Amino acid sequence: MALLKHHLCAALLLMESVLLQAAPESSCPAYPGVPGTPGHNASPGRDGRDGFPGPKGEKGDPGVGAQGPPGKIGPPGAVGPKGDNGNPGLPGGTGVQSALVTQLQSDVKHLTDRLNAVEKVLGFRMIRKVGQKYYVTDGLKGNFEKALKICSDAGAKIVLPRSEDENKVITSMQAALESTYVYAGATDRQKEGHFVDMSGQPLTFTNWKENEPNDYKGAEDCTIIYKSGVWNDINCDSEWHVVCEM
Ligand code: MFU
Ligand code: CA
Ligand code: CA
Repeated sequence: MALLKHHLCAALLLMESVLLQAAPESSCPAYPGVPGTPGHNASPGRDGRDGFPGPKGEKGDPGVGAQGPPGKIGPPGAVGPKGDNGNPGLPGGTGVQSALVTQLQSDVKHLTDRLNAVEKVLGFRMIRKVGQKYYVTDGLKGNFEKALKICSDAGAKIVLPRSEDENKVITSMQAALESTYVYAGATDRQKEGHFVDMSGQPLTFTNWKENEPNDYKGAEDCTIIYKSGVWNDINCDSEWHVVCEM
């Protein structure tokens, strides 16, 4: 049907052009033609051009790489100080085990003695270490006899500085105690004017104040240390601070 309609249209167009060529000056009245029917849809066009690039995507998660190998060893450190001497060696040959036991027993006794000494020191209110000694006090006062008892009860001795350093430690304790005088373990009770320590040995260090000892009123056989560090002989019944050494 569509094909027939097509051929009819083509024939009418042909006839019209033949008539127009044959009588171009024709006086025939012209009539407007009937509008034609709409044509068919054309076939689809070609594909369009590519679009613009889309927006940038989100950042990805961090990657997980394997740990690298360890670095190179560093340069050697400086040489340290020389160590203490070792304990005496064990005898060679037989009896090594019993010698080892003997050595260990000795070491344990040494450590036990030190621990006991340190625990004894820790019982005091004030402690100063000077060289191998501890100077200790509870801040108590007493006459010389009481001073001796306080220290012996503590397993210690009444203090007697044997050097300028030790003497200075006494003055630092006196400052902390707000003490004027501290008893020292030196007397001339055995022989007037001849001061000795509590073992009867002559003093190897003294720090007498100028014009001391003077045995004032013939009744001064004990020794005290003033807060400035100088020494004075004094009667043994007056009460002063007690410091012990161990
Ligand atoms: C000095 C000291 C005495 C006492 C007296 C008060 O004598 O030597 O030990 O302290 O003063 C004058
Ligand atoms: Ca005296
Ligand atoms: Ca005196």
